[in-house]
Amino acid sequence: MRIIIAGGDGFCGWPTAMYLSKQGYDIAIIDNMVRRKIDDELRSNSLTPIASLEDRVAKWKELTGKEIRTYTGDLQHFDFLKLVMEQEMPEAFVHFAEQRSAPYSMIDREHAVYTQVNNVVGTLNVLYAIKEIVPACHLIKLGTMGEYGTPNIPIEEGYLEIEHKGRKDRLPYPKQPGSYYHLSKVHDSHNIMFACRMWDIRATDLNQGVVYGLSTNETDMDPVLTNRLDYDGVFGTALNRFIIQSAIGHDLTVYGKGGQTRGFLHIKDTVRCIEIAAENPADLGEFRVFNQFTEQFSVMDLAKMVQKVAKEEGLDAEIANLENPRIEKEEHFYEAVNTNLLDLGLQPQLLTDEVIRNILQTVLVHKDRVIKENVLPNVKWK
Ligand code: NAD
Ligand code: USQ
Repeated sequence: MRIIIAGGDGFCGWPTAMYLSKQGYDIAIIDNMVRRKIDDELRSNSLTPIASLEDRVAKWKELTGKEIRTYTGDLQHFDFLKLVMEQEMPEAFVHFAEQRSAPYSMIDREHAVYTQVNNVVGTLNVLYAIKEIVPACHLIKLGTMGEYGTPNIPIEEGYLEIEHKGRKDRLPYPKQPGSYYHLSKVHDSHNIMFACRMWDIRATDLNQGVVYGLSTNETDMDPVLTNRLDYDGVFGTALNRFIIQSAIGHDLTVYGKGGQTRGFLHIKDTVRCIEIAAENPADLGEFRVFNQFTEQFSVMDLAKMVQKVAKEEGLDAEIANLENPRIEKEEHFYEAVNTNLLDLGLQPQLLTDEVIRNILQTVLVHKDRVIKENVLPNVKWK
């Protein structure tokens, strides 16, 4: 199967490209390298040193004999995208290529506008490119669990059976996202659903939870294949941040009361979920939604788990309840359904002390690269 991976230089995209290439899929990457430029803008870095995309794919070819073709360009530029689509004629298009940080989208007006234009226009262009060039191509789009927010009823997979004034319907689940970034994903979902209805496009929206870890069997094959690992207050995410904080003797930065509960999954499960979606395409005209996470935790649960493992490794990690820079519920009901991917064969890598210890050991190797001033959050919602 020919698959394009847009955003294939990023944290989820690079391990996915290698994993699918190893499984025998024919892979091409599109990326405009903006994530590397944002590191410069924020005066930040990946905790792990990362090779250029050129060096990554050359090393991959050297080690496996498999070629991953690369196209450097922006999904917002339709002429570029069209040329790549005509050249590759993909059967599946995996779309990771968006600005994915909630805090980045909340820095100021410019960053909110950039996030929404980049994400919404990029996805619209992908939809038009599929319609015009490869109408049977399966769009596998990364959405986010944060599209739903934290409602006081269970979260279903994309749709809700509703009975209203004696009538019934299956309607899109109500969305209450918590940042301009998360909102951009809601706008994408609406646009994709519309394109499926209008043009018979087939699409799977993967509402992914927070991803932790950084290593897969493929990234571990050689230092040149190492994945990026974000730790700063803008791009770092909850569990990975806590592990890195414990490694450098920083207090674990739980925001507010820490009762914020989210769905989480290991990066190894991200790559497998993409394969499962590709192997089981949506029907023509179907807008299918999978909730892509394996377990739910509150941020305080995670901080306590990290604190325990760190202590066993001789590291003292205090939990600090920082004033919450975000506007969000800190104690709430949370119960989300995630059976679609499990039913299709996902066997989750669950979070254990051993998994945390493994990530911590990798982090300790690179801990001197941490720019300490970047650890505390500095973007406020209001
Ligand atoms: P990332 O920032 O590491 O990777 C995204 C990649 O897309 C980067 O390499 C970037 O250069 C590229 N990109 C961005 N805009 C582009 C454009 N217009 N044209 C071409 N390339 C572009 O992010 P990630 O953590 O790998 O996330 C990938 C996707 O998964 C995102 O859509 C994100 O919203 C979603 N997601 C991520 C997580 C997580 O915890 N990391 C959780 C849920 C969903
Ligand atoms: N949090 C802390 N301390 C920290 C960092 C975060 O308490 O140091 C809290 C946040 O306040 C929030 C929760 O942890 O309540 C999750 O925050 P996060 O930064 O780990 O994740 P989020 O901003 O939601 O975004 C990340 C990815 C995004 C993806 C999303 C999945 O950056 O691309 O869409 O996770 S989800 O959360 O399911 O929407």
